[in-house]
Amino acid sequence: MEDTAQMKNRPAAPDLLERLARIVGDKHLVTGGDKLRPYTEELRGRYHSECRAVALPAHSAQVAAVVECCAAAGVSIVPQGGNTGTMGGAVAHAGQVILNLARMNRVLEVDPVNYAMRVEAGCILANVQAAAAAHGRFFPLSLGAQGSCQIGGNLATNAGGINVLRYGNTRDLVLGLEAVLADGRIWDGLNSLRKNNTGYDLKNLLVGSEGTLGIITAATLKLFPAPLCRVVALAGLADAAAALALLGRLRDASSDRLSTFELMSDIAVQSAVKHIAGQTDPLRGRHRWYALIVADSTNQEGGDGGQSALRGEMEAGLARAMDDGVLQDAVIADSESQARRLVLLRENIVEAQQFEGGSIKHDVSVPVASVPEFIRRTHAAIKKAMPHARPYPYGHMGDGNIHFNISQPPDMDRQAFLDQWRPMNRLVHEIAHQLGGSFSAEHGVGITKLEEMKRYKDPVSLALYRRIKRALDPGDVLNPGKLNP
Ligand code: S2G
Ligand code: ZN
Repeated sequence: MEDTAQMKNRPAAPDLLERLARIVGDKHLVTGGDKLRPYTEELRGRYHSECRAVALPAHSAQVAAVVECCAAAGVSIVPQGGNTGTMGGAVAHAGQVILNLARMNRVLEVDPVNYAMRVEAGCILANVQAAAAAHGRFFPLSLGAQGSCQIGGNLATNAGGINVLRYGNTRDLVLGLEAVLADGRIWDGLNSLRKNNTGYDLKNLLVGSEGTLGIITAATLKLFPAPLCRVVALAGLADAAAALALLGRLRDASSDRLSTFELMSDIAVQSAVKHIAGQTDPLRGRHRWYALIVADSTNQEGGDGGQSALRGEMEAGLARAMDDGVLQDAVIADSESQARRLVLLRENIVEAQQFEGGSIKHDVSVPVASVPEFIRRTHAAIKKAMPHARPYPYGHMGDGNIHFNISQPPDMDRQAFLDQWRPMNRLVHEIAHQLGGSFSAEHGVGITKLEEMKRYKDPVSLALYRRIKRALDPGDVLNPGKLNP
């Protein structure tokens, strides 16, 4: 296969675009102008794509035809969903074709008795959630970009979000997949069986492969009973060790019905209060740390869908933690609107970062019990390396995934600060590695973390990845240069 430089300069096969237009239809082949922007602009503005064209197929057979056509022309493909990824996994160069799944957005079937649903890959996550709810079921994947990310992209990156503590990552929520392979064949693994021990788990090979082994075109997803009630609380804490203690106490107190346990630093909460309209300080006083806790239940007891029973358990757990000095303050939402406001605080701290200047991002995970030590070491190391840097940590403490982001020092030029992205990443990733953690918990690798793959992945894993890639995509047609260093 030609290298990227050769491919960039190669003139498009004379009739490639014509053939692609014949496959997807003229109006579903975008070749220039402002119409390209939704596909070539990247969420954080760190990358800018170019491409020969963006093809928007209507169904799997068209995806297969586009892949065959590009492979025959020696042109590689960048599969793309909602383009909400942050690691450059859907970034393309001028010689490539972007294949976007947006048109393939149907909910194909909801099977409440089987607790399963089949959807096309381009289905927006919020629409998947709504379709499940319309049938009295719950699809628990929930994350900030759910209004625009597509389930195919969630699967390709094994997305996490705020309910991993109870329901797992996207990998744990899928029963079957359909995908188009690099040679244009369609692999149909869409069954909804809970048990099927007949060979390698191809589904799990494709989940998290970031479009480098196959283009996911449909999925059979796991559904759960719709929670009848939920209890949302916010706690004020002195440190991350107290948050860790509270997590264990509330898992016990709630009969392990926590779905969410998010940790937020005071700088993040105060930033949301300062910059986000309508965001008030959630507790009476300031605290160094806050925890957003959500428990949910399908238990019918008590006549009010179990609300008072679950609330009683959470209240008792929080009261004991207060008595034992584990937490400094706490509030339990008294209404759904108050509950939504507490949950919204977690989303607002993400948005508020942009008003604090440049932000160097991290997406690391460590064993849950090591979160306090990770936070202690990382804070000290950042302040030593860049005394005026403003650590802005928050994240999914329940599953050990902390976004230890760093906001620009007030007295530092923005670009000079962002130029420190890699050295600061190295510093944070090194600490995560020392604690047995991962440099990418939920956002994937893309192109942003190829260096980390070289540095931290063991040689045997890397050798196996390369062998699997060669076996499934010998022509390097699918998303070349991503995920594998
Ligand atoms: C979160 C969202 C992505 C970001 O809020 O949990 O995964 O901007 C992040 O860090
Ligand atoms: Zn996250």
